[in-house]
Order: sequence, then structure tokens, then C-alpha cells
Amino acid sequence: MKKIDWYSDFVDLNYSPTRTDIVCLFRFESASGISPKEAVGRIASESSAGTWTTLNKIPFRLNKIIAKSYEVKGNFVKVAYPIDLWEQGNISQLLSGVAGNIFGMKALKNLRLVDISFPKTYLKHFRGPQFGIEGIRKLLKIKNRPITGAVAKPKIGWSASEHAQLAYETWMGGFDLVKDDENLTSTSFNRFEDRIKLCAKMRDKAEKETGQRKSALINITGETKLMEKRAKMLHDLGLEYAMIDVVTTGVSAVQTMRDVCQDYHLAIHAHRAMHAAFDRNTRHGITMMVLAKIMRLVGVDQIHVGTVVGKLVGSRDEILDIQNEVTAKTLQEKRLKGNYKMLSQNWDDLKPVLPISSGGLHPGLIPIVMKTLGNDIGIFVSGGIHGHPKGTKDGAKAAMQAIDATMQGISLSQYAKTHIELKQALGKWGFSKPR
Ligand code: CAP
Ligand code: MG
Repeated sequence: MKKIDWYSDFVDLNYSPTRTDIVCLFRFESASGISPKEAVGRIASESSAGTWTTLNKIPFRLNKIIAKSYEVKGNFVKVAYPIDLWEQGNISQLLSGVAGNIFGMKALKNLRLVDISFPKTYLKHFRGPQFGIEGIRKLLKIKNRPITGAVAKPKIGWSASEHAQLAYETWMGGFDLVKDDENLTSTSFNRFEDRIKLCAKMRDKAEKETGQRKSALINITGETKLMEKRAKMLHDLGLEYAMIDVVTTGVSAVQTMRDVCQDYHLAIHAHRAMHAAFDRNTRHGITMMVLAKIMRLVGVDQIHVGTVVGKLVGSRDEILDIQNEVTAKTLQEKRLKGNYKMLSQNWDDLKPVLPISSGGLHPGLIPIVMKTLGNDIGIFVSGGIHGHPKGTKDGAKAAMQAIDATMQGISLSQYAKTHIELKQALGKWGFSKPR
């Protein structure tokens, strides 16, 4: 067996991936003194079966499982990974490979995992979304307008009963969903057990009074056994969703909860708090698109994708790519000015995930969000309703009026002439973008 040269043997520009390879797209910057070929050899080596030095003996099968950097264009490299490198259904192990040590290699100044393309033979070991967009719309009986939701604000501070009251006002203002904030799980003044009982009661009251379906995204985030216990409590109260902070709990915990939520018929709302720790720097880390793809694979039903115009970072282009990735059936490879942006992906029969646009929104920004992302989304307006001059219920009404106006193609200024709550919201926030 030829001695493996640990780096150049992981580069084969004549290689073309088989239909069972997993392909990763990286953007890399070599450290000084390291050629691009050495850099891409190290990326493929360290993320598959190599090490930093040649070894006295190597397994006979090594050549069959090593990754190959096979296409280099500028700062972009595509790496193909033989499927036998990966344990079926184990997404944590995949990330330990393609998103592990390589980020710390001294041979690279920066490295960004831009996209991963999963072959059918890998997809088939994952459940994917239980409900998907169609199932969510059926659950809430909302045919084609955006699904609406709001977080009780401030994030933390209300007692369980105050929280449930705020939820009631939000539902009575016409919103479909109320959501716990990402850092609200259970506190001495707002215990999980108390909050869900009171929210379930207020939800039934709001449904009776409005004749509309209402639900709550209760944050079950915590240790996995605790999340399982909490999911059962939600199910026993007839609530339909479990909210999980998918980054802080970890992909394996989400995988476990996907199975649990199947048994309890709970839709999963994925909050992505902490994602900006690794996806904000465009030269290093992991894109939100990769995280969103993994969450579709594992099987969440709703996921935050950004707003473009709100208070948190996320360019229009990036957010549209993420939205496409979680909703489309197949995606073609995409390049921008010669730079790779997205690999092709066939999602087979994995259901689409509802993209949630949230963060710094108020009624004045709703038209631009709908113009950018369409109507097959969730629009979450939180501070933007609780900060309404006349309070939460009128704030929710104002946001619903902004959606109605946009669905009818009427300008907000025109619609506000006959809708006081919208007029008051525009009086406070206008069409301003928060920072
Ligand atoms: C929004 C929010 C959400 C962000 C998360 C907040 O509240 O509750 O967590 O939307 O960002 O805590 O900021 P506001 P993203 O509507 O009052 O801003 O959706 O980008 O993941
Ligand atoms: Mg929040």
C-alpha cells in the first residue's frame, strides 16, 4: 500500500463525488506560508481520517474512507466524504467531523462551513418534520396569511399568572401563538408547571371567545430527561407545541426530543439563540443555513430565520437562502459573483419547515417582511405589540391590521385612516428599523 502523504493524498481535483458521498462546501483562508493545496488537504484530512504526520502502519481500508478536496475555486473548496465515515442517524458525529477540529487548525487563518449536501442514503435515517408547514396551518386553521406570534415581554419578570394574562391579551388581539422567550424556562416566580396550566386555561378561554385556534410555544429547554418530562406535561394539558433552544441544548437532544414529540404529537418550535456565536462572522464559523438544514433533517417544524429589517443581523440574501433551504423540495447549486453560495440538495420527502421572522419587528415593518419572505412564514412581533401605546391587545390588533392591509395590497398609511390601533402603532414607530 502506498504511504499516505497526509495532506496531498486528501486532494484529488479529478475526483467526482459518488451519489452516496456527503459533500461540504468550505470557505478557507490559508495561514501565511501554507499553500491553498496544503490548506485544503488539511481540511479534508483533519475532518475525515487523517492526522498531522505519517504513521508506521495504516488500516487497509483507509483509502476507501478518506475525504477528498476535489474542487477549489478561489477561497472555496468542496470536500467529498465517503458515507462509510458516518454513523447512520448520528448528526453529532457528523458535526464532530466536518465542523470539529478543523476550525482550530493553525494552517488556516479562517474557515467557514458554508453548506452541507446530504445524499438520500444519509437522509433516510432521520425523521424530518412531523407537521411541516401544511400540518402547522392545519393545526391552527390558518389557510394562507402569515402565522402570528408574540413573546411575553420583558423576557423574564412576569409571574405565571401575569404571563398567562399577557398571553390572553395577545390572543384576543388576534394572534395565533404566544411564545416563551429563549431564556425563560422555569423561575421561582414563573414555574414551568404553573405557567403551562394557566396558559392552557387562558388559551381555552381565548379560543371560546374568538372562535379561533390558539396555541402556545412553551420553552421546555433543559436537560433531556427534563425536556421529556415537560413534553409529557404539555401533551397532558392538550397543548400542541414544544419550544426548544436547539443550539444550547444540542443536536442530539433535539433528535431525542423529535422522537418524544412524535409520541406526544407535539410540533417543535426551534429557537436558535447562540447561533450568532458561530454564524455572524462571514469569514469563520458555520452558516445559519447549515444549522437550518440540520434542524430540518432532525425534524423541527418551525425555525427562526431572521427579518432583514429587524434588530438582529442577517442579510436579505442570507435569509432568503435559509428560507429556501428549509422549505424547498430540491435546491440547485447557487453562486454569487463566482463565489459558491449553496450546494444542490434533494430533500426527498422531508417536509418543509415554517420559517419564522422575528426580532425587532413592529407593525410598520410587516409589509417589507412579507414583501421579502412572502406569506408562508411566521411573523413574530413581541416588543412591537407590548409597546403599543394602548397595550398588548391593541398592539396585536395593529399587527394583524398591517398583515390584512398587506394581503389586500393597501398601504399602511391608507389602512391606518380607518384602523385606529394601526394608526397609533405607526404614530409610535412609523416604519423605522430598530438597531
Ligand atoms: C424577539 C425575541 C427573539 C428574537 C430571536 C428576542 O423579540 O424574542 O428571541 O427574534 O432572534 O428575544 O429578541 P422582539 P431570531 O420581537 O421584541 O425583538 O428570530 O433572529 O432568532
Ligand atoms: Mg427572544
